[in-house]
Amino acid sequence: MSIFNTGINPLNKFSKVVPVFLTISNDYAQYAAAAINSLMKHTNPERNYRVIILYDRLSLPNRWRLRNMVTKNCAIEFRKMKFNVHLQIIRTYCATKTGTGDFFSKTVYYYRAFIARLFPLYDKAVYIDSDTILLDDIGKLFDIDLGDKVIAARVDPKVTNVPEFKGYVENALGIPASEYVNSGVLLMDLKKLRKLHYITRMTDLMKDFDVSLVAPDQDYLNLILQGKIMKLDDNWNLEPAEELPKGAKLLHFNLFNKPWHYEDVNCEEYFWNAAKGTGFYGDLWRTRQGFTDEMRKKDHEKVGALIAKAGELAKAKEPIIKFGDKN
Ligand SMILES: [Mn+2]
Repeated sequence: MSIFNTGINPLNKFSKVVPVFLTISNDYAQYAAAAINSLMKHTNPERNYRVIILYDRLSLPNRWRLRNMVTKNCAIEFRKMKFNVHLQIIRTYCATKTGTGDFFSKTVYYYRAFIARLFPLYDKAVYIDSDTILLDDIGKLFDIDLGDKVIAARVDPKVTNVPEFKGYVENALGIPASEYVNSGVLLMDLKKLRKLHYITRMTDLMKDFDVSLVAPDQDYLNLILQGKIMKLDDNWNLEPAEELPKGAKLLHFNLFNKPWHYEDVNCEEYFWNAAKGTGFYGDLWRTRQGFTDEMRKKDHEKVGALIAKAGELAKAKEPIIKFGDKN
């Protein structure tokens, strides 16, 4: 029974909300908008969703444009990442352990690790990277039963396919490539993450081991949650390909070949269609037009450097991070 007599119990309604988190700053706003639009287009009209944007340096006009995307069954909420002791450790790590040209030099990548701690209101949630496009209802991902696992994620195809990454994960991290997951799409049991003191564990590892990892936040996620991860159906985190498998649910334009940088990228039509309904369409085209040969060259160099770094670390005789108590 509703206290407002609207026929709908607001509390009951709230309990059914599907919370979806994104972590962004200004440079991600454009394509995060496409991700959010694609999510909204595929929602179940019978359900309610809440997109929660954890941000850092997101301008008022950008927030305003994103907020304008709100629909009848999908709310948009913003939360500014506040400075705290863990963030200080992450900033120091990024400043000293990742080169400025590194893919993972930005602290915003690490914000997903704070979700459980910052949002005690939720027991379960979905996280998606801003370089994703939904092709199906994200509520179906949310509904997956995690059983006794802490998160669900897809085994990382870049690790299984690129020998340098595979060697790195197996030798330097000590994780079988078939167990190592991509952190771009996560179903999370926030209660369990809180119980594990996830963020404290991550920053403890950052402090205690003086090592520069290849994909730090993702590597730590895999290290800390090893054995507690449910393998997600590939369809929930697909690499763009000429032909998508039947039942494709989510595209992830991971690492390189972003459609807002390059032409003729596989599956780019899904991206541009999703970008269309947003206030960022023009900006995205300008971004692509403004992506010069010089920038392309730099992009390729970055990829090469990342693979070379993985190859170097793959020579490790034993894991470079060892921690006894894994619970
Ligand atoms: Mn990504």
